[in-house]
Amino acid sequence: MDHSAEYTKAKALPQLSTTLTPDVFIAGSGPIGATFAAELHRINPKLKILMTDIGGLDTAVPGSHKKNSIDFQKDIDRFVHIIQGDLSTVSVPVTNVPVTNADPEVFLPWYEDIKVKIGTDPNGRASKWFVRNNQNPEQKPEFNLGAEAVTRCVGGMSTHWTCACPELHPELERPRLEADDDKNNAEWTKLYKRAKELIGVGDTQFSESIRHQLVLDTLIKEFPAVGQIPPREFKALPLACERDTDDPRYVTWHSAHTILKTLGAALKVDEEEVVRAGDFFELYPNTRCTRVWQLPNKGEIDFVECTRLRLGKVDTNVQVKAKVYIIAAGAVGTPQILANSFFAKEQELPALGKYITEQTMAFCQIMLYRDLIAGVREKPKPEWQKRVEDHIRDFPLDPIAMPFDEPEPQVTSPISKEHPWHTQASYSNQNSRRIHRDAFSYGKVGATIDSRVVVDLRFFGRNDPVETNTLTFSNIHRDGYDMPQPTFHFQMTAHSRKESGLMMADMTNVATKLGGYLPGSEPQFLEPGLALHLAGTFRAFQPGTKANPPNPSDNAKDFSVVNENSQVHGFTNLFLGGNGIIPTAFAANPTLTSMCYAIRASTVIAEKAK
Ligand code: FAD
Ligand code: G3F
Repeated sequence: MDHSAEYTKAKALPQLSTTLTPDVFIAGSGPIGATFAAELHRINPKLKILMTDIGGLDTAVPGSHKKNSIDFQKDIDRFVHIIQGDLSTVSVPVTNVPVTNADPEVFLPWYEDIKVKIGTDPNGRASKWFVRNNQNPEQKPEFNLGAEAVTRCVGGMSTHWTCACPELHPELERPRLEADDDKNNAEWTKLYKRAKELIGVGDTQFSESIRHQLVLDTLIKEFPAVGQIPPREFKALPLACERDTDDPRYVTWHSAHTILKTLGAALKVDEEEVVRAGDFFELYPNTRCTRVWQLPNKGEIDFVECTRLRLGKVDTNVQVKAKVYIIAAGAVGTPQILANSFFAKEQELPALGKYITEQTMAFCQIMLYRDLIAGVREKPKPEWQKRVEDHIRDFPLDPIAMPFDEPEPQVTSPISKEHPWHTQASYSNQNSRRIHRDAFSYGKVGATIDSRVVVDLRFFGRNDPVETNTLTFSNIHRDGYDMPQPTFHFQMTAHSRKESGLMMADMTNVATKLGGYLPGSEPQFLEPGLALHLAGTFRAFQPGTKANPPNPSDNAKDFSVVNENSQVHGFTNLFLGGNGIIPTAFAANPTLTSMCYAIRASTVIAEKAK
């Protein structure tokens, strides 16, 4: 496609007169943007890196985890409100249910002569009326990922994530980076090791906890070997956090900040909230990466157009001219920036927003059986003995012989051929909107339930990547940040539906080994999108496979957006990062794997940017 017309238009834009010239530009300050920055700096400390984020600086320490605040260390139940407040849903279908009990004399468009129409007016403008309250007239409710959401702030979703960092299963989930099996395995081993170092993953932070051991021991005992079949694996969930050595009651949860700390220079914030490390790293908050501009017909990005949304009285446009451009603005934000740029989509990025995946989530909360709780008092394990005795001495009227601040369980049963889903048994109340609304806040049960006996079970199921599952961006409607409105079209395949049924049956089986359901939190599938593990929106090519899923075409561009080094097909200096890159059906939490892609790409980028 000839892009000269748009290019000339952009060059003429007077607002783009401010020009910044780093070596590398990164859009997005979430854990993946941070990984690129950290790795590039490690490889070549001389590189000048400029990062922008559309969101503000929410935390005094840039990009740190909000759960580290003492309020939530003391009362984890309150954190659910932080998560809900930070997440903005991606696509809300329009509802035309009128408010029938409103005062009959107030303005209700449904009853007026002017008909409310979806589409454009004679001047080609979209009806803003429909887009009020963030609604999307193009979204069909039945094909929506209704709970899919984004977080806009420095640090992205890692300012409130759960920190679960499992590796993807080599055969059941993991994408391919090398055609040769041995090379592929060696590459993933190396990348996972580095990713874990960067974000600080461990699996012993909760191992002392009585609640953790109670759940883990019970599940191990309940799922023994049967004949030739080995016992089912239950183990500690790998987590990106550390238990404080000075005061082991508290945990420091890791985030984008943990990664940025490896830059090795203090992050300083000026009065415009620009964050700097040494003279090599700058991060502009409240700064939208609006679009990338390519040199006409060269397969090369010339500059990015950014807009500082909170500087001065009007938005200030900035031109960033770098050697390499990285877009790591989340699984929705990254393709959104590309959709807002002047690509000839069908020729240049035909797979953008196709083959998307999101995990199906089954959830319940149980209250531990009385004999398990009684066992803590009556037959404590030797390592619990002192804590149990001290607690009984200090709180003789407490019916539960366990310290009030005993850490929650953090247990997983990893995906396997027999159980092809990812599981987490923990306590965080994140998915339990109902526990707050019904059971605890309003219901009589609330006051008598002690959170020490409650365990959340969350099972995550795979969804097959199919071409017809898409994330598209409107040519007409804009979102609240003046970017093209995203729309989902998502339907599970028959195979994935069947697998999710088996997953639900398995969750109820596991639940019954531990306890009875908490009223209001009985087994349920959660609204599609709630896993917040949207992937495949800018999927990577897998060397050595024709395609995944099978595709009759041999052209990598038709079923992937980037190559195995995260480089956009056909472009020399444009790279993408984030969960959108993962091309396979997977059940585990994705962040660690997306970091691996970013780490691998950084070697190639550092070479191009020097
Ligand atoms: P994000 O963290 O989404 O960051 C993208 C950044 O880009 C944002 O800061 C955004 O403001 C910015 N941006 C967007 N558009 C633009 C633009 N146009 N210009 C400039 N900047 C832009 N994952 C796990 O692996 N394990 C877990 O346990 C886990 N728990 C989670 C719990 C919760 C409650 C939530 C919400 C998510 C959880 N996740 C978990 C998902 C995890 O947080 C994401 O996988 C991870 O944050 C993705 O990193 P990212 O950097 O690609 O994207
Ligand atoms: C997910 O994104 C996380 O990966 C889980 F660990 C978490 O429990 C869930 O969100 C909560 O919604």
